[in-house]
Amino acid sequence: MKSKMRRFTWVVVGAGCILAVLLLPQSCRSKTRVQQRTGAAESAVASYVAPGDVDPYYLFYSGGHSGQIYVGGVPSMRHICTIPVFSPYPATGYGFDKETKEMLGEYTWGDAHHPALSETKGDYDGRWLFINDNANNRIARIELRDFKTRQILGPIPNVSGNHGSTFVTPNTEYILAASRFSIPLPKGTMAPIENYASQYKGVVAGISVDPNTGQMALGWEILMPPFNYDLGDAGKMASEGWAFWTCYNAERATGKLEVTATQKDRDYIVAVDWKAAEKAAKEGKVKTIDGVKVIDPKDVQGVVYLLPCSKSPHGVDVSPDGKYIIGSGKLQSITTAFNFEKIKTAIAKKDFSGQEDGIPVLKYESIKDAEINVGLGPLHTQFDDQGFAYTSLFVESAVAKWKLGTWEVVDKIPITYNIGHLATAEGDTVSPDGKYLVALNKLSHGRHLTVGPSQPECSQLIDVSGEKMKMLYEAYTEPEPHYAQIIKADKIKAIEVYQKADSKHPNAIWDVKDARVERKGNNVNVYMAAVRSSFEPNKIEVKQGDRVTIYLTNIEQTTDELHGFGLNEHNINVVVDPGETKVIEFVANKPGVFPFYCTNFCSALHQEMQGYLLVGGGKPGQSQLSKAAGAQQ
Ligand code: K7E
Ligand code: CUA
Repeated sequence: MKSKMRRFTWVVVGAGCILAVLLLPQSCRSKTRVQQRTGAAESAVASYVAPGDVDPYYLFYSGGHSGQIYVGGVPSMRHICTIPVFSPYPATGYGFDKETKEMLGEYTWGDAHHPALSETKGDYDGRWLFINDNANNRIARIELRDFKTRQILGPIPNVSGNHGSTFVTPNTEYILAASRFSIPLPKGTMAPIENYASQYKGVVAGISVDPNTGQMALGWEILMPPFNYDLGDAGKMASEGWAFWTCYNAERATGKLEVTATQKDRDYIVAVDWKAAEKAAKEGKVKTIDGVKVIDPKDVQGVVYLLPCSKSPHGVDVSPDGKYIIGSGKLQSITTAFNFEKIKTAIAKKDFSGQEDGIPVLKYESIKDAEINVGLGPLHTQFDDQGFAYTSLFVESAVAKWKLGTWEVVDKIPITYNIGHLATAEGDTVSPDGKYLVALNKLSHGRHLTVGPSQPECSQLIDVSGEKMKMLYEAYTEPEPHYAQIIKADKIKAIEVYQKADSKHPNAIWDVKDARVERKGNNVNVYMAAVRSSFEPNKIEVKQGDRVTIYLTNIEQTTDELHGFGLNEHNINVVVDPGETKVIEFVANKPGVFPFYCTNFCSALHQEMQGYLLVGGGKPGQSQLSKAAGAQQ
């Protein structure tokens, strides 16, 4: 979204923001800085978490094209850890051991946009965290028991550009997925771009989740017109059983979309009765496309509808009571509150204005409750516990606070530059906490110590407990947060060590006496223990070409006693937590003696924690640099 929005900044802002700047920002921005300074002490106290104390909330930021998730505390905004998801991360050994390497498969990056905490009865339950990969059409599940990525599902068949994901239904029955970029289906089909409007297809989907294990599997998909499906949210309370996605390019255009896809006044919000979709899939009213049950709305009525909304919408957000569906056109200064009751009535009365590929289109006037004058470039909306909504204004660089039901804008706060998403405490649940709002900003424009051209991303912590929003704190992170969710800290019960009694790894060893090297043909299996401050065995002798498998168990049961295993000149670094077993596989194709050592500081004698891999049978003097030097002579 960022690059798109950046372009949007310079193009639309060329017109829109000049206006905005004329209207207020100049004075407003300088005023903000002054206000920040005068209220500094108060704000500092409000975000202060004393050394040794912990924050009452976790903040899970998506890491965008870094492929990771960043974890922070609120209100301190301290970065606590990084959870590697779609990209290798040597700090935790992620992507180097057998299990995580296999999970990453052929991709070493992802574009992670929307973290979604699992829910029970519409409330975060602290069990899992899901996140989408917009680039490679995958969804990952992180266990909050140990903050580790445990499953990556995908690439999901037929889904192309999985951006409108991973919003969850109120009991985590389904995770939403959708195609941002329509393509010919099934994947692998070629069709000329000139035939886009007829041969390309969009998909919206529900990925099923096992309620006990969190294991994700393909659920149902719905064949959609070739629009661009952007963002989603699940219905809750009054609208439970429904799912919503925005889409742009109702024009079915190709080429320069900023021109070709903004011709019509309205795009759509897709409304899916997912219980009906589930039923249709169960009853076999589907086509199988690339192994997935796909519902074609031309054949099955009553599953999907289109709600016209302002053109080029981005976010769609369901109010905590589920009664209102909030959607905004990025090019406008209003956001629309659709009334779910009215949507149901219109569907019952077949109050349609037409159809698109067999999908009934409802009438805007029949289903909207209000157009709220929030300000320029509304993107996303979050909620608090007092019946207020907060909409991010990208063009205006502000957050508007407005009241659900009376539709009155009651406050506005300027944000540094170009806010994208925003997150309130427990803001996507049926019972938000209010208190804090984090603005996730697209540009930081030198508000920080200079770090060269690639500047950090900025987020701002805002106090939303009072009538007026108050700016408290500013924090920076690596590229690039899109969305974030904030959960009460006490909902997450993370373990501190893997208990030996729970270890089910068939090749774990728990006593240094069991450490050994076994050869079977060309396969060498090493059963290794790591414990302060040595590896057992600390010598592995193999022949060039042998396939080596190391089962490395950290037999410590003490909190925070991690060990690492780095092997010189082999691109291998694995980290084992206390009580954890990891499998390291490689072919010993280089002859010579290679030290391995503990990479994770563990004790006073951490430096002594080392050993040797001895690879016999090859020719010495084959190093790359000497070869290159030889070539030059
Ligand atoms: Cu607005 Cu991908 Cu949700 Cu970027 S997205 S901001
Ligand atoms: Cu073990 Cu450092």
